[in-house]
Amino acid sequence: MEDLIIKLNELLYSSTPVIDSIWIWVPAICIFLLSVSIIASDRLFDTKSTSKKLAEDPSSKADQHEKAQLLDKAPQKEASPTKETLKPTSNKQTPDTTSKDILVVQTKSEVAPQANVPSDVSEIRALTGEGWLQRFRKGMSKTKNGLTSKLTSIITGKTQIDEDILEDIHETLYRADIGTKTVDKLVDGIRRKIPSGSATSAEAIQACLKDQIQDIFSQKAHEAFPVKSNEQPRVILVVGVNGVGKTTSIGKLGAHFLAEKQSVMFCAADTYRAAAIDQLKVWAERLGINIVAHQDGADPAAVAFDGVKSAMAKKVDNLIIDTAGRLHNKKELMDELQKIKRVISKDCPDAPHEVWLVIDATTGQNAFHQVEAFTEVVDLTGIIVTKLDGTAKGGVIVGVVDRYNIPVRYVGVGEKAADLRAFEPEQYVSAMI
Ligand SMILES: Nc1nc2c(ncn2[C@@H]2O[C@H](COP(=O)(O)OP(=O)(O)O)[C@@H](O)[C@H]2O)c(=O)[nH]1
Ligand SMILES: [Mg+2]
Repeated sequence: MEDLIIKLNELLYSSTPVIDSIWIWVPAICIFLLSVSIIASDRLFDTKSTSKKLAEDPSSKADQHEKAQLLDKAPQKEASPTKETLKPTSNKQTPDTTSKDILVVQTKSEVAPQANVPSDVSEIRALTGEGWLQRFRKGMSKTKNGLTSKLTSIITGKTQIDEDILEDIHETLYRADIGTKTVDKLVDGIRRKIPSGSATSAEAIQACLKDQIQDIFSQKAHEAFPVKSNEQPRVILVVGVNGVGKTTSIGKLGAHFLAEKQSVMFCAADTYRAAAIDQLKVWAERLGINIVAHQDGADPAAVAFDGVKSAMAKKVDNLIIDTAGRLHNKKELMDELQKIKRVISKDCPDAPHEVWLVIDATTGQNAFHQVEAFTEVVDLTGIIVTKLDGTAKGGVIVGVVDRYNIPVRYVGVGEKAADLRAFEPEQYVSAMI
């Protein structure tokens, strides 16, 4: 017993430092735990208020992806499991539009009307008729200089018209890519109006050509494209071979429709390369336009189908569908277009309301083959001619309209949205010769 008491004494003596240190550590741990719990409760409150805000905000409801990002949750699925309907983070749509998303913007734009208008749209709105004409003339200057300087040099030093002169005129017009048949017709016209042996000048020949070209445009289908449509959505399918400027033109068209206070949705049905989808997404973000897109490699018809469904649900004025132009062979390309057409008419029987072929003015005579190839599978309702600024062969429009009687809807003279404009035959003729 005595031994036990001695051992206990020893143990108590040896653990005294431990007991002492407990008096320092216990309060320290308590203070630490208390501060951790205060920080944690603050964070919890913050998250709750963000969730509440998102749930109450109708604009956020329309954008499940943005909401999912903020809450770090998987997005709520829509009609198609693979579909990705993107809405830019800051909505910059113009007011007076009809879709649900855009109604919310109207409230925002009442506060700061200018702040919500994308710069591409305000640039288009600010461009007056005269401003555009200058831009267009500048774009067409290579064609005009080529034609007028050549015609002048053909006539210089000659007082009477003869077959040699007519032959030179034929070659000059042919080089401007007007197309053989149309050039034959134009030269015959000069022959009739200024008979061989009569006095002539470069101005007289130019005036004669202008009249005839104007005539071609007035005889063919050339009513201006109705900006306002009764269809909702008006589905515009944009086709053309690789690199002609389809995606860029779609972006520009989006800006033009917004400038006219119409709502727009894009559909990225060129799924051949991820870059093509991204290119359209960049335009959509820039303009504050909704876009329906799948992953690259997806079935383009499925994307187009989802695009139409979404555009119908949101009642947008215009749905513009981008398509691929780089398939391995013509048959594959055309089969795909036919499938897209078939599929989109399921839900919207009259769709596509417009099928626009984009042709690149720098490709010259090839443009005629492209019109022929595409008219075999789709009923083209219009043509967009791009890159008129990069060529002296801007005469391609005359040949296309004369041969195929398909209206030219828009012309492009540069890469900016304001470089695209509705085609005006008179402006074109005066900028060309
Ligand atoms: N200079 C000029 N370049 C253009 C015009 N339209 C498109 N481009 C350019 O042409 C290239 C191909 O355009 P893209 O839209 O990708 O062609 P897509 O393959 O048919 O979709 C891009 O570098 C565009 O910026 C235009 O009117 N003028
Ligand atoms: Mg493209």
